[in-house]
Amino acid sequence: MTAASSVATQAAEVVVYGTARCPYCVRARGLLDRKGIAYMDIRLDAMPELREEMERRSNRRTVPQIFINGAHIGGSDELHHLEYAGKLDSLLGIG
Ligand SMILES: N[C@@H](CCC(=O)N[C@@H](CS)C(=O)NCC(=O)O)C(=O)O
Repeated sequence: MTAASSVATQAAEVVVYGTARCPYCVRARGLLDRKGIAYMDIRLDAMPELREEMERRSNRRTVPQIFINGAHIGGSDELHHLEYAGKLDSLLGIG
């Protein structure tokens, strides 16, 4: 297998609102990174003005909040539950 063919082809747009050090954010980004998923990494510690947008879109105040193709997935726990249930890859367009 060549390096190019081992890279997952990703159809989905993924957005993660989070902060640099929060453990749940690190865990969520880690899962996406391990799966080779590209995502828009919105760091609220660097861009606090976007926290209101996250809260409005998710109706939640904790970080991270994750969206796939504009649909709210939830936080790190929900992202991992989707993975363990075998449902994440199809949402990401790699299944
Ligand atoms: N179950 C949530 C927990 C998220 C969470 O507790 N995040 C912390 C930061 S690591 C937070 O936002 N704390 C602030 C608060 O609870 O208001 C998840 O899996 O994302």
